[in-house]
Amino acid sequence: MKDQILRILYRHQGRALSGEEISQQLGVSRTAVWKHIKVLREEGHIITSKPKVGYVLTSNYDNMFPAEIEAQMASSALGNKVIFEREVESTNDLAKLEAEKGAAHGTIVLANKQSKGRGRRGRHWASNNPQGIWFSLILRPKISPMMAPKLTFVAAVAIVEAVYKATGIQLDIKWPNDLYFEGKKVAGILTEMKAELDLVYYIIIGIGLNVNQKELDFDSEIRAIASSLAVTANKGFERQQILVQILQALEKWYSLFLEKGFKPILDKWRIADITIGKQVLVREVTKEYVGWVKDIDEDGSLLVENYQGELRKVMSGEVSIILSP
Ligand code: BTX
Repeated sequence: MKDQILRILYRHQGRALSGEEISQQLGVSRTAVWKHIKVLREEGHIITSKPKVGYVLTSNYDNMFPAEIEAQMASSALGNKVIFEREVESTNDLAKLEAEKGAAHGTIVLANKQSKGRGRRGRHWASNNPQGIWFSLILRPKISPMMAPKLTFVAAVAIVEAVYKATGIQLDIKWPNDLYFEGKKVAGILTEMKAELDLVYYIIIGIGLNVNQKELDFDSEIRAIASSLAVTANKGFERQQILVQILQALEKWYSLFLEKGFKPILDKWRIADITIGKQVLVREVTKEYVGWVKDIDEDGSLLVENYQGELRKVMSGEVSIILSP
């Protein structure tokens, strides 16, 4: 009920709606409407009320409605069950807990804010705001654990396709897990897994996409390197609509991966890739070296030629682009 009221106010954003109109639309008493509005205010939504005029929603962020997402994904294997929290430490951490408790394949854990959003290797992912899309997808695929890193590629091509469809913005992919626009990071993917040698229990694909942040919303440490869809397009977007597009694209590319293998994913990846041909600094566990990216191998690893002309296969190291050739 609370979410329905929020939805109605959201659709009338900027215009007042009387308690009477809301109560008639929902078939509940005006007192019930008032009680729900009180809770929404406690949750941080800015809803003003003027006597004889009604309620006006003036929050400057849009909302996620799990029931609507589930309804739109009802016939899909992925995204038809949504666990939604207004605030969590990390959706990947909550997704792990839910997976341990038996959450079904395809469940997503979605939050408006993360207080301890994580990137790779323990790095921080700035997401303590409701302006981005922060979610984790739980998968229980019957694949070998060796194949799991390829799911990061599946997610990357799905995000590129979905963002283009929803906004017209063409993102670039930097190997292996980042999405950029004009040299600034707009999204990241964090894939984690619980497995034995030859058995995957579950895989969590965590996706963070900056949507409605303005430049000054980014902390000074990342302002020069981070961007959002809103900064790129100079207008805001409805996050839920983009999320549904991402889930639909994940459904498509994940099915294709299971049916036809990695090749179609890699073909799509190459179109958006900005890593091939670049000079890079590769940081592996025991060594660091500079080289040129020659190609991405059939298994998704990076083929880097060093100064001695030797071709090295980079499976999991850190790669920073140094300059364009
Ligand atoms: P990464 O390790 O490739 O990127 C982390 C780096 O990106 C940081 O060190 C910082 O320089 C920069 N950075 C931090 N926050 C942002 C931001 N909001 N936008 C742009 N650049 C940023 C990338 O890791 C993987 C991120 C996955 C995040 C999702 S959100 C949902 C899920 N839950 C969770 O805790 N993580 C994932």
